[in-house]
Amino acid sequence: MSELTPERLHNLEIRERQTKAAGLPALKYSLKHVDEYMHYGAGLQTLATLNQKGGFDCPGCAWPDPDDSRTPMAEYCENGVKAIAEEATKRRADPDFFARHSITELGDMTDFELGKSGRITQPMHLAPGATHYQPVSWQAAFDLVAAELNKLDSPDEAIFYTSGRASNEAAFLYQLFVRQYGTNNLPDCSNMCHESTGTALSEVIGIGKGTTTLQDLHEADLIIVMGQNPGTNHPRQLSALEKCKENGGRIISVNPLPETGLLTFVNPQRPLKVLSGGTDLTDIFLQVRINEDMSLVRAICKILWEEEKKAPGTVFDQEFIEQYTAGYAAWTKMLEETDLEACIDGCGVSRELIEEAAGLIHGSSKIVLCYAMGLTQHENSVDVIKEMINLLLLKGSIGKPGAGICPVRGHSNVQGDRTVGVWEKLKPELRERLRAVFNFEPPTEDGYDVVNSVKAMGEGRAKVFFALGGNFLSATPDTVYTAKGLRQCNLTVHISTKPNRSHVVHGRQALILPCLGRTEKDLRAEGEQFVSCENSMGVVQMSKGVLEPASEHLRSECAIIAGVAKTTLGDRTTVDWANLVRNYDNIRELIAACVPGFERYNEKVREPAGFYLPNGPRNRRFDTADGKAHFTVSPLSNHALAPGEYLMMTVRSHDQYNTTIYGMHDRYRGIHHERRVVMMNEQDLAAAGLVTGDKVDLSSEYDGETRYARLFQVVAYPIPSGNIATYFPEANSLVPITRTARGSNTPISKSVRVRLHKR
Ligand SMILES: Nc1nc2c(c(=O)[nH]1)N[C@H]1C(S)=C(S)[C@@H](COP(=O)(O)OP(=O)(O)OC[C@H]3O[C@@H](n4cnc5c(=O)[nH]c(N)nc54)[C@H](O)[C@@H]3O)O[C@H]1N2
Ligand SMILES: Nc1nc2c(c(=O)[nH]1)N[C@H]1C(S)=C(S)[C@@H](COP(=O)(O)OP(=O)(O)OC[C@H]3O[C@@H](n4cnc5c(=O)[nH]c(N)nc54)[C@H](O)[C@@H]3O)O[C@H]1N2
Ligand SMILES: [Mo]
Repeated sequence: MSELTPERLHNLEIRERQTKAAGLPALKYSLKHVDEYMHYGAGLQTLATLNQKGGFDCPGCAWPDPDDSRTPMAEYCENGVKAIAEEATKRRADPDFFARHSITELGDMTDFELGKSGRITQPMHLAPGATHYQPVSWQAAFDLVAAELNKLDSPDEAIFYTSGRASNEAAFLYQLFVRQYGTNNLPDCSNMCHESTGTALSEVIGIGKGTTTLQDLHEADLIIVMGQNPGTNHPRQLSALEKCKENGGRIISVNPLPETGLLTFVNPQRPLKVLSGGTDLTDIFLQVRINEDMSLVRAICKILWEEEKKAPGTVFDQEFIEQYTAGYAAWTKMLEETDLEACIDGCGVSRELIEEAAGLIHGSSKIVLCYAMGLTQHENSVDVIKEMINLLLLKGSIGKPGAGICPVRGHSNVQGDRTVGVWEKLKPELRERLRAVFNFEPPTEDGYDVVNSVKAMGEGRAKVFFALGGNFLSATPDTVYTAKGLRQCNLTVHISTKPNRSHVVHGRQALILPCLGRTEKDLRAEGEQFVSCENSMGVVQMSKGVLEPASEHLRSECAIIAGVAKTTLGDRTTVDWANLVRNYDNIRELIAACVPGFERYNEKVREPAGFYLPNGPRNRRFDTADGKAHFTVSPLSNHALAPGEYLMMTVRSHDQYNTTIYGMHDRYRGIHHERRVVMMNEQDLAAAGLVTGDKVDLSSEYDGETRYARLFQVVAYPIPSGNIATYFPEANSLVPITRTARGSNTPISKSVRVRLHKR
């Protein structure tokens, strides 16, 4: 067990929570990071081209860049800088490093230590029974992958995972290879992230993506930010929220935690604001209980409905409802029968605040709803998101300027990977195009998503695991079970930039194939190449690295995929893989031929600000069966907790990128030097006879099986009673693989029933 999550404590220190995000401290911390980890000079050079037209796309998050003017120094944010410093680090995990540390020793390192070992410089191979990874040539690595893949009884015994940093070009090549090889087993990080969004929005508005542009946020009367911590995870979003406020808009935030950036933001781009202390962003903070957003929104809708009945047409946008929606009658019938008191009790927010929020919504006609993982990782997430759409539909707040739904994506190209075909479900239109353009028969059966991949490995049905980026072991739920599955594989392969735990918990043999990062120059036969990415708002832009590669042996993701494909498929392929990666224009031509919206891709992607993909709901075209947007009726959440049980969410600290730990501080929340903590309501602590700093183990019990995460420290924190928060990935071993969101199969990382045991 220790090799999964080394359980040792540091010196937990609790400081005052910060009330303001960004500003000078953020600048100071990010420069400190650059100084510590990057080569002198490289730091400034990279920052200057970050998110500039013609520069590279920040690997930090999927928040869009302004279409028009960009700030002269860079659209800059603290955590974007950390993401870059992490990639452009001067440290190297070279063959010497792997010779010095056995697998057991690497397993004893924390995620923080593993990540800080630096960039991987050469392909590395772990032979059967070996204690150390050893360097291997690229061709020998490809040969091994090909041999293992080609000896499986069925292509469905192989799994091909994608993390959302892969470019459109790499992702398209990858899915093409996998489908020519013969399977749809293409799980991706989206399965754990915004899958619930894709499922819900496709069903009710006919597209699995958001409908807003950045301009809509600037123009909104009201922005509701739910289940999202932008101060840490999408810091540049705060500039958009600030613009909305300056234009007279208002902001409601809905969160079990009073997250720092949402309260006050000091824009580092604007020195005068820094001096004056910043902008108060949130007008109304609704401290909802975990997974009770549905009862909160239901209460608001009930209040609005009562007003609407008194004076029809004064609250709801009846014209929009009449012309563009279906399901209104059933929905209002449900509201008639709704018990307002029960909803108010359920969500844990006071009636006064709920009425105040309802009043603000009543008075606004242009509403934007932003959300992220706080809504998507629960058993009823698909319903919760549909409920949010109900709220927008009643106000006609979709498909007009200043309004719409804004699911804020995580990885910088997670949305694009899906657009170009990385999905365990092959859409009929794409199957048709692949067949026509490449003259082969793509597999018809749905493949495994993440959860089904873990189960397939656990049950011995899958034998080769291949990953294009990411850290599957640490990102997935049920860490111990996932580890068992990976260990049962014949071969585990990772295209990676840096060492992580998935390299250490391996199959009978393992390979690490080191790739170029977003920041690095990519020189191919026909010159320096660029790639492209789609941001959270459906804009596709080019990204071109500026730094010299971390090692001469690195290859681009596209080149590695082409090498694996050519070697594995041999004569069976209808694709000239080598030619495609001479010049990525060749790949983009093929994307243009297969994916709607990419016509004239090579031309449009060279426009400085990129191009928007088609989005029906933006023009009130809803691609559902009846062409309407749908009101839906869903049951409220129901977490009947037994005495001694808490509902746990797993969240990100200010010092991490998913499973990559930048540092041991959660500065905004005032939690320092330690990540194995449980944030807990003060009264709950007292009732449990605990004080801050006490050590506990956690357990979760589902369907008769108990899972553990050991050695945590409790910390008093302003969180609703009955709720606790821990950090991802330390608490992932508690998330049961057997419980997922209905409809999207997303793990329930934000609502796990747990118990605490004092040590
Ligand atoms: N610096 C940095 N940037 C990142 C990432 C990173 O790790 N580091 N990760 C990237 C990725 S892949 C993603 S998906 C995004 C994640 O971005 P977020 O979704 O902001 O990330 P989380 O830390 O999971 O935060 C979830 C938020 O939802 C709240 N929450 C939890 N449960 C509920 C609930 O039931 N209801 C409501 N209303 N709120 C709830 C939590 O208190 C927290 O504020 O960020 C991306 N950007
Ligand atoms: N309990 C819990 N679990 C969660 C979540 C949660 O909130 N709670 N969040 C979920 C979410 S939203 C997501 S998106 C997933 C994230 O799951 P993943 O995407 O699988 O995880 P990451 O930590 O982002 O992956 C980091 C690794 O990617 C590699 N890498 C970095 N840059 C590159 C690159 O340019 N190319 C390649 N090939 N590799 C690169 C590095 O080796 C690094 O170690 O985790 C999910 N898991
Ligand atoms: Mo994510």
